[in-house]
Amino acid sequence: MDYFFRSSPFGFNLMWYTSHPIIYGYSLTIMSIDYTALTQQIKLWGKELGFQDVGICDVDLQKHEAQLQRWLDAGYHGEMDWMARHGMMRARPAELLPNTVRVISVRMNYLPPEAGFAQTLKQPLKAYISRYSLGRDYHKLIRNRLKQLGQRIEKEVGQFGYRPFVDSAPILERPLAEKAGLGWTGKHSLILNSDSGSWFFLGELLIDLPLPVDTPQENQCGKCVACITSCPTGAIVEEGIVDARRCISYLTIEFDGVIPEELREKIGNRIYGCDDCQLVCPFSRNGEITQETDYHCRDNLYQQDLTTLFLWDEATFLKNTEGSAIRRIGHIQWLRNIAIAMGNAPYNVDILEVLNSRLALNEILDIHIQWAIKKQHNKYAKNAIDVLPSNTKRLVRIVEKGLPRDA
Ligand code: B12
Ligand code: SF4
Ligand code: SF4
Repeated sequence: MDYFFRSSPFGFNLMWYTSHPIIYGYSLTIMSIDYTALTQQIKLWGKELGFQDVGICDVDLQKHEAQLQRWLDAGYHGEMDWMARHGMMRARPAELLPNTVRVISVRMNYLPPEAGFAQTLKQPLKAYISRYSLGRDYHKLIRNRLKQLGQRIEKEVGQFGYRPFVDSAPILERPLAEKAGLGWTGKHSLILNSDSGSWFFLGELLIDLPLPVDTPQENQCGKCVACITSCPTGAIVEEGIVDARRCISYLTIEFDGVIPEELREKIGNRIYGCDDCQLVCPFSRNGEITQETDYHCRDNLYQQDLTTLFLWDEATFLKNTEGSAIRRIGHIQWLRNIAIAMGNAPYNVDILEVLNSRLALNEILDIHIQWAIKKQHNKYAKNAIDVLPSNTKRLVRIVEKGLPRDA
């Protein structure tokens, strides 16, 4: 007979798989669990808690270990040292939470209404902030909901082992979501499905209950390579593999150093994250608008002039980004990113003035400000008015045609 042991504050638990009793050592409570019925309940509770999908998978990610190692060996993680530090533990959920046998994988839509993708990208004097980060920080929200899901299950089955994870924790979320049937791994490496595209966050509840598992979805990318060819910095180096060091999301959010000069122009007006590989995806047309008002765009960050954001002093930056993921990059990195966008903007006297006003604050910032000032002077000398790169113009056309509601 299959069985496994669990420890609990009540003492010793012995639990049999599917529909067998749990015997609690001291309390001697005996209860029988119908795992199939429990799974259906969990999926309903998950939806009540605001998740659009809930899937279940086992913890075997062995086939991903070699790929993860290859990615790390190639140095694609850049300066995200934690990724190398956690090593293969990221592919072994049971090492993170002993006795874990299943992962409940969830997804939550974040696409805000009136996303205004093309509208912002085509105005180089405005700041483009990726749409997942224009509202409240998702980490806390999703972790709390997962915790509530765990508590709901606990109410039904009694004490059991569980732990919620969202994003920052060392776990391979995408392979787990794929296994749990939430979607397939696109060539941009994100999880997407035919109902919603990829505009959703992932989260997981590691559990020690042997629930029945879901079936993965079939990959529907086919011959499409739109995300690979449209990435402004060529960061998608192979199908499904991103070299983070070239990705605008990494450069603007995770990396606090000097951004390589050859990549600065390609960043355009994207001052925090990037959505391009998702915008060109044919499945993004099916993106559902989020039900969470917390993810709606905040006025003080949405389609703002670069000069307005650059003039925020540190106290204003901290106040205006309270509760937002953006706060974590800090004021200097915020200014560095805006300085690059200003270097990419058309010649503008106000831009030159504010750039100069922020010199001598920080050594790394100065390098970017001086670069931006030089670019501004060059544009003045050449009388360059049309500064939008041809690939951005193409992207804007694709979005206006393919995603009219969100354009
Ligand atoms: C580090 C990280 C980044 C890095 C590196 C991105 C990357 N592609 O690896 C940077 C900073 C660049 C980044 C950017 C973004 N990220 Co990010 N990121 C993460 C994080 C923390 C870890 C990802 C990771 O481990 N990468 C390393 C690689 C090796 O692992 P992996 O891609 O998961 O790869 C496995 C499989 O893809 C598979 N595999 C590998 N190669 C191939 C090839 C094929 C053909 C196939 C089928 C499979 C396959 O095996 C791999 C190894 O086991 C996760 C959260 C988490 N804890 O998982 C969020 C996460 C992936 N990010 C997310 C988001 C939203 C983004 C952005 C869209 C944000 C933005 N708008 O700017 C961009 C998208 C850029 C992109 N195209 O990937 C979401 C994705 C949600 C979704 N729908 O999939 C996550 C899951 C966070 C969350 N909880 O919601 N991110
Ligand atoms: S987020 Fe932007 S830079 Fe990163 S892979 Fe996608 S398109 Fe390329
Ligand atoms: S753009 Fe094309 S290749 Fe890339 S994820 Fe979408 S369907 Fe797949």
